[in-house]
Amino acid sequence: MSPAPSPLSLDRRRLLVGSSALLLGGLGGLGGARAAAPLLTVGSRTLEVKGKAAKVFGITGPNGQPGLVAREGDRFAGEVVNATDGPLIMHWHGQVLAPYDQDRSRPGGGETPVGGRDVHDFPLTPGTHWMHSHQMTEQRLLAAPMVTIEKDAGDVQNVVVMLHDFAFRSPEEILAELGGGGSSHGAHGAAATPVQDPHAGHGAAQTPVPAPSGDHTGHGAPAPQSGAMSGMLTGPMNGHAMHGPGGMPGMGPGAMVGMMGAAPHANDVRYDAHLANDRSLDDPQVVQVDRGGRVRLRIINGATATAYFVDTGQLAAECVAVDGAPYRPLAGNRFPLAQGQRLDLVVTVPREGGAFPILAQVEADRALTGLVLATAGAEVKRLTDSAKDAAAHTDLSFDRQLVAARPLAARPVDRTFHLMLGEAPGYRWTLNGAIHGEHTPLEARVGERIEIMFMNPTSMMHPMHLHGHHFQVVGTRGGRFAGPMRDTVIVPPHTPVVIAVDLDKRGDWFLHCHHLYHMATGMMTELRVR
Ligand SMILES: [Cu+2]
Repeated sequence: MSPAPSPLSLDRRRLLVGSSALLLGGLGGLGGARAAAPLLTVGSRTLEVKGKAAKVFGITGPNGQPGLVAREGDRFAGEVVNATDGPLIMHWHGQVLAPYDQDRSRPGGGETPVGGRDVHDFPLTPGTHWMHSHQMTEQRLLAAPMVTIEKDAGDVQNVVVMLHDFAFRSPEEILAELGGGGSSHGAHGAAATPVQDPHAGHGAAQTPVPAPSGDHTGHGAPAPQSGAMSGMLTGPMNGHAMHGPGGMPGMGPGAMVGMMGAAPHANDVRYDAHLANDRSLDDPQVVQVDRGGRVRLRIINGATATAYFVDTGQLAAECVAVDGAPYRPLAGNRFPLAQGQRLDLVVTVPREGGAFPILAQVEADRALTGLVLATAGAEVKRLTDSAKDAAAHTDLSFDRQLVAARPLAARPVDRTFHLMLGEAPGYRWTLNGAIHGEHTPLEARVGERIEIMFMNPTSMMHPMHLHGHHFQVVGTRGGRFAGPMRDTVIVPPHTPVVIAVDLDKRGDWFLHCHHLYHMATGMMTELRVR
């Protein structure tokens, strides 16, 4: 293998010399009278995985590259064309500046019909973000980077890495294997249907909303808490603590089993390959880098049912952002990355050069994927796609070390929600005991600071994602802390996690597990901000 320019990496020279032309051609097309090329075309393509052809989706910009790489200050302006053979629901994951009606993955957002064109125009949110369908097609790689390079990113070579879990089987077959999709509760889990049902869930009963607590100050000084929430963070994680005063909604039989302490498990879907930029580790992408150069890896976990540990091997890394939000640099060489999350790592290539694999290992498993950073002329050795030992389960220990560069301001909490993650027989995943469609939305008002406490008596980790917002992770077992700003948080088994959100936008925002098959079979609700 010899180093070749990467389709997804944007090297420094191209960025400095060619970016204005690329961005003018790619992003400026909306206002003019002449017909501009689509901003993005969602279509299909054929990929070779382990020597076998696979028909997958692709999202392509006018420059022929997957997704979008822009610079801070650019707008997402132009048409997105649905050139697939089915209706499309796109989600701009992490684009907190997108107007409410320019993301179809909202309750009632509808679908872009086959051949349809959606017009968009909004300022891009700086940082490493991504785009994907909010449908089962996400399993077939209907996902791409949506990266906006920050003004202060400095003199680095940006290398975008998109991770995927890949199966030759269809998502419908996978769902059937899992035992989902056939419940009496209708279409929500049905594989062929869009994951979201625009008509679902309206007119449901009001959620009882706990009274405003107002007795603590958000991130600034994690204060001792009183009451149920505090007890759950600091007390022993057994059934008694989980019950809390007043009991918790949604405690189904599955939840009780979880609380008895069933061993954590992961990877309920069996995959044929794990991909980094469309390639498995037996034929990895080799990205040419400079001796002594600084590389910013912008890693996106676009997998549907797999969390990874990213391992930079010989290269010491500094984590500078997660989910597109900047961090005080944190040194390390192994970092957890759940579905939907992003990780920005800066590494420095040694002056003597060489080849440096950047690996992603499946949590609780030996499977590996990744790519290789190599200087000119370096020998790239064959890599094995299986590690010697199984990885650990992902947890929040990494988040607990992150210090946000721009945390939420200290202020009282106006409203607190408890959200019980649950599992019901027949591969149905629930929130507060209900599948999506039978859910009771969380209701809050614009301008409020809310906190949501996730409680997870199930034996699986759930990466919980809130649309349209960045939140701050402010508590888990062991107490409160001023954690990272994120849009997707790991909620480990048998572990409470508290997030704080400032509600600055009206709308009905999906809140769901980013494990595609959990979401498809029910693990989704909405936060109504009025
Ligand atoms: Cu889940």
